[in-house]
Formats: sequence, structure tokens, C-alpha cells
Amino acid sequence: MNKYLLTLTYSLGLCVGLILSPKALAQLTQDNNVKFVQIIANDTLKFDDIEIDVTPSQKIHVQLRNEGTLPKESMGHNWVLLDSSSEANTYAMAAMTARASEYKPKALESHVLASIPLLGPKETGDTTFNAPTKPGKYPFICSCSGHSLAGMKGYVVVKPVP
Ligand SMILES: [Cu+2]
Repeated sequence: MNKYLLTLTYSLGLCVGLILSPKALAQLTQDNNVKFVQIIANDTLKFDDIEIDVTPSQKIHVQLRNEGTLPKESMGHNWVLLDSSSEANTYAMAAMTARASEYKPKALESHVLASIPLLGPKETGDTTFNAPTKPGKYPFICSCSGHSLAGMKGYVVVKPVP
């Protein structure tokens, strides 16, 4: 490769890096066999991605990034995927008094399909798991101090293969 080409390649790489958001870059670098989903949380009590569509048993890699600035103690965020819609509020209520276990009540552990621990500002956490085999809507919430009751929730939707 001559010097001109090398410079060109370098410049192009730099441009791609500048144009794509960190989220898009993270998606580009993932294994194609695994569905990669990055969810951004911040101080406004919202997840930016609230529906994740998958096929039965599909492998999913969820990455949660807390882009907020408030301290973990008052505005930390986690990601908890539960086994049924009826569990979402029950779990969130129980979690409010489970601060010692990072808002993950031990008594309801059997309802958790996957989770990402509590993150402070600018922290990132990951989990990789297989989607449930049964089609349906599986709720995910931030179980920190009632955040899901204020809107920090969404669904993993398992759609049957046509
Ligand atoms: Cu939260």
C-alpha cells in the first residue's frame, strides 16, 4: 500500500468514526449471529429502546449504558428481564426495599431471565442470554427505586417464526 492509499484509508476510518455515534459503532463491531441491542439510560427515567424483537431462543446481547450524571446512590440504573407481564409491578414494588441487594429482591429471583447490575454515571454493563422459547411479551424494567413505575420499562417480544 502506498503512502497516498494509506492516508486515504486512515482518513476514511477517521470519518466513519466521527460520523457514527458510539451506539452505531458498537453495533457494527458485533458478531452477526447474536442480536446486539444497546439501551441508553439517563437521568430522565427513560430507556431509549423499549421494544426488542427476537425469535424464539435467539441469542441476544444487551448492553446498558448510563449516560446520566447523577450519582449511583440516587440515580443508578439496572436492567432486569422478567418471565411474565404480571411480574413487572410486583418485582418493582419488592425491589424498593431491596436496596442492599442492588434492588434485586432475592425472593423473586426465579422470575428473572437476565439482568445487568446497577450502573452509576457513564458506566456500561452487559448480558448475553437466549430468548425464551415461548412467543410472548417479556417485560424488562429498571428496578432501582421505582424507576419502572415512572416509565423505565420495555419488552422483549418473542415472535413466532413464520
Ligand atoms: Cu433507573
